[in-house]
Amino acid sequence: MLSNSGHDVQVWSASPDTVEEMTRTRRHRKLPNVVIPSSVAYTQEFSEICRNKDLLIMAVSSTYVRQTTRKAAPFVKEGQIIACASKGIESKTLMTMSDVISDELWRTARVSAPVAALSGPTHAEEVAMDMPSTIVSACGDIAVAEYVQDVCTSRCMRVYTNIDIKGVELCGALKNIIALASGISSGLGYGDNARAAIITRGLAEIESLGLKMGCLEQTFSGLAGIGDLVVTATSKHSRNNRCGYLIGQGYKPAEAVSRVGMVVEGIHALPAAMELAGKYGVEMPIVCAVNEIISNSANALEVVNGLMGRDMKTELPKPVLDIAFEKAVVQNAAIWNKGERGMKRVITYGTFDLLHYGHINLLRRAKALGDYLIVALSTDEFNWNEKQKKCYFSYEQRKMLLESIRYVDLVIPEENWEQKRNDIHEYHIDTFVMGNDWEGKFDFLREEGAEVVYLPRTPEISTTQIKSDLHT
Ligand code: C2G
Repeated sequence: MLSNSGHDVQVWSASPDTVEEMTRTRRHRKLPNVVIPSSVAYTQEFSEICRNKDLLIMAVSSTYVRQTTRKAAPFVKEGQIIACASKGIESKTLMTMSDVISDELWRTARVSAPVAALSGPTHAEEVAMDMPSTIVSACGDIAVAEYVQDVCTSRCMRVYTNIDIKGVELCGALKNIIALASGISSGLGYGDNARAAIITRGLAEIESLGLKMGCLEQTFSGLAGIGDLVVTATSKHSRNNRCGYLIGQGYKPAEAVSRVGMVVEGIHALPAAMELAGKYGVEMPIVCAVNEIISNSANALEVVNGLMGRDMKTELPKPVLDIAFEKAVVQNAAIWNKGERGMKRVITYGTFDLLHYGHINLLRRAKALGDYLIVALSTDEFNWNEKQKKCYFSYEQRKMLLESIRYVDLVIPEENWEQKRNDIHEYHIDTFVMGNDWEGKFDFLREEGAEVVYLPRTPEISTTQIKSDLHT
């Protein structure tokens, strides 16, 4: 593609046979319909491939990026621009490929060079045939992303820039795992509905991890996110999809990979994906399901039934602290001469079904103990499984009611009894409040550094009371 748009292109390969064969035949065995232009030169020498080049493109399989960089490093000039088209995450360091390249260049040769990521819906089989394609050039330094965009743009390739290189590379690596899941689903005989569900929920998993890692939300609805995921999870060209299909048909993962005959990046990305999900505390059920099947030889059908039998969930994201809002409140507090103390945060938990003035009394007094009140609202599942409470209003309805109360600043889900200790730290809580029908039950939270306060209940009112009154 680059030589067709007028660039002098030289290709490096580790294999002398490949260099000889490509020079002689001008064909690649995996791209049978393509004749490589005679202007494209092949070499095995790193000195040749790196010297006097305006742009170096790394495009080896993810597991070879570090060693290839190590060998090339002595010949890479300081500041030479590199674009990385390899997709994956290094399992032992959790580094993305651009980080691996920068890390290895520095370790081996004390060279620092700007690295952009090239990632998007670009199956080689179609790009090599000059079929219209699009890709993202991502780099924290937008000038580098734009330089790579300029070099790679042609009448068949539209390049979009992005500064969120971490998000682009995370998508590029993890979408291969979702593509494996899509293939497994088809191999089991499931249809388009299942594939659409896997693509949609798979992207949601990647996005929730990415947001926890500080990536930009719009990256996931971009070409490197949904774009590449759709093409990888549905295309016949996709090795991950094909490998998944064979596994769904009953082949062992190793057999499936050898039948595909090329690197299946999704399998290499699994360990890092599982470790990242654990490190950032993000639920990734589809990634875990693929890991069960691939790494623990679990039965695909049973794993799918497990996925379908999970607790009911909402599509709405879990609310996060609005730091900007908090800063504004603290500044106001300082202006109101409340002294330089930081914002005091209060948390309380409850079902708050059939919201009544007893609840409001509790919330008003809780808010008065600080500047910012968080309510952990019991989910429908938690109420039913742990409190045997069947709520009249659903979680979303109860959440909407609570969010309309001026004492309440943030509503988060209460999903289990154990989360209180973690919530104290995740939301930087100063004071834990409950009605005194819980007197003494949560004193252990003082060990987490929070003040524990039990406030007198409003005696004559309760949800139970309302229900029984309404029945008479
Ligand atoms: N409350 C009150 N006065 C009432 C009724 C309730 O002060 N007349 C208080 C309760 O003490 C509790 C809060 O309002 O602090 C929410 O009450 P529920 O929705 O009944 O909460 P509960 O089911 O007790 O759940 O992990 C803790 C649990 O989630 C608390």
